[in-house]
Amino acid sequence: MDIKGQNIAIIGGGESGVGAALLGKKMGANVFVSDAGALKDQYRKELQKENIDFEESGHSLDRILASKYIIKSPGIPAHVPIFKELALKEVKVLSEIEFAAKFTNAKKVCITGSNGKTTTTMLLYHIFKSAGLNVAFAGNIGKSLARQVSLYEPDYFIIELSSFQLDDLETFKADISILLNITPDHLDRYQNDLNLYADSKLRITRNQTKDDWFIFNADDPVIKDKLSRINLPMKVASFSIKTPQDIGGYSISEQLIINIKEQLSMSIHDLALKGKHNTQNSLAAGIAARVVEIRKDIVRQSLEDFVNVEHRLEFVAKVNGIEFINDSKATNINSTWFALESMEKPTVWIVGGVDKGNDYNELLPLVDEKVKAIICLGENNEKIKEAFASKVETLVEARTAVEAVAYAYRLARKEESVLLSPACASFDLFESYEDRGNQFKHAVRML
Ligand code: UMA
Ligand code: ADP
Repeated sequence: MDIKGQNIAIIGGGESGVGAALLGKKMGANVFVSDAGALKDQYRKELQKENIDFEESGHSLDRILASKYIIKSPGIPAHVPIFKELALKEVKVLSEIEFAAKFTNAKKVCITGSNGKTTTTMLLYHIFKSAGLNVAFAGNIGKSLARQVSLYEPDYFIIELSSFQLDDLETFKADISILLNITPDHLDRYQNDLNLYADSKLRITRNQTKDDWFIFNADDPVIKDKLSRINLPMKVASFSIKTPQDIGGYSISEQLIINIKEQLSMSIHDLALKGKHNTQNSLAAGIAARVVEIRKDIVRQSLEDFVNVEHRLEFVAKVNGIEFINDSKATNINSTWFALESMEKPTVWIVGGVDKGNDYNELLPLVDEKVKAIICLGENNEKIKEAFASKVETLVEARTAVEAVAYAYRLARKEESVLLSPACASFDLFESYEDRGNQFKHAVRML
């Protein structure tokens, strides 16, 4: 794609839009960024520094229409007025990922799923780096693909893709695609229809050919159902924590086995990442690494010495024998299910925030088995109280991380655990899940 001297307009001036602007400028285009709201300071400064033209508080249709290419940020739904108007005029809109992919020759390893994307992306990046490969990461993880393409020329890109990003893809093709799981999330964007959301996740296989690989979770009923209805041309590998898989990997009897070309085996106790969900992530990453023929000893060593990303089942501290764990990134039921499942001691559970349509019943058996007290940390805790008040000895409500940690410290005994795994978004009481996790960790360290 040659954009030298061409006008390009970019809709949305966040991480994707600014990344696309930097890449567009590097490729010699005349770039214009248009944002319906106010830009974040860091992004405004970046555009100013690069002398890139932009507007805030609205989209000027005429100026946008005068462009040869229009590039869309993933978080903006296709039904907002600006895209409706552009569709009426039959203007071609390109997503930021699709645009960025046109300027790199790197092989693309793409990861999606409802949960585990960031962990698996970083784990794969770690394995590829440990193998001495020239690799970069990008995408939903927080660094837009366009920004990374403007900065690096790696042989491999490890790309985290959200359903929003997948929805906008047309010609993009992954060399290796990974589908971790499909459980309810973001259903507000998919007419409350899990089927539509699942279709979006399956788009990670779009355009793949017989030379490419697709790695998927064989234990996931939604994925299995979808795959039973389609014919896939590419090479396929699956992973399971229940049954052996011929091509792919599995974990049974506390062993992890990867069968790609040769067999790699190791004890799950040697994995850096604990919990069944993380065994799935380790399998997915291990399979992808073997597909590109990274040596078995390097894969094994990297699965052992990976340091997990913050806010995901992160050990914070032991205070008077009480273990505090920060899983602030658990913003839906499925991720919290795996967190509770991995708890080995009686647990004081901190839960709550902005509920995206949770069905708490799924957690009842684990709460019965593992949870001794619940601390609600949200503005509106009615659903949580209704689901669990009769199931635990104590249920209290807190409005700040400090208050929640103080309650937890009072309620937990030596050799017990305190788990922050909210199953909800954070925007009622905190700025973000990172802010919630950081405030929690700070409060623990102040004990
Ligand atoms: N905007 C408009 N017009 C509109 C609506 C919004 O101009 O009609 C503007 C907003 O004012 C804002 C910009 O668009 O300035 C935001 O664009 P965006 O929502 O696409 O966000 P980005 O900053 O570009 O970040 C996106 C991802 N965010 C979303 O998809 C919501 C980031 O994932 C990702 O890291 C980044 O691209 C780089 O790939 C974040 C996320 O929350 C972490 N993702 C969701 C998730 O993980 O659950 C999907
Ligand atoms: P994502 O990027 O998809 O949001 P993360 O790796 O950031 O995923 O993890 C988000 C939450 O989900 C964390 O609470 C984490 O412990 C949990 N989690 C990680 N991997 C999985 C998985 N494979 N299945 C379910 N939950 C998971």
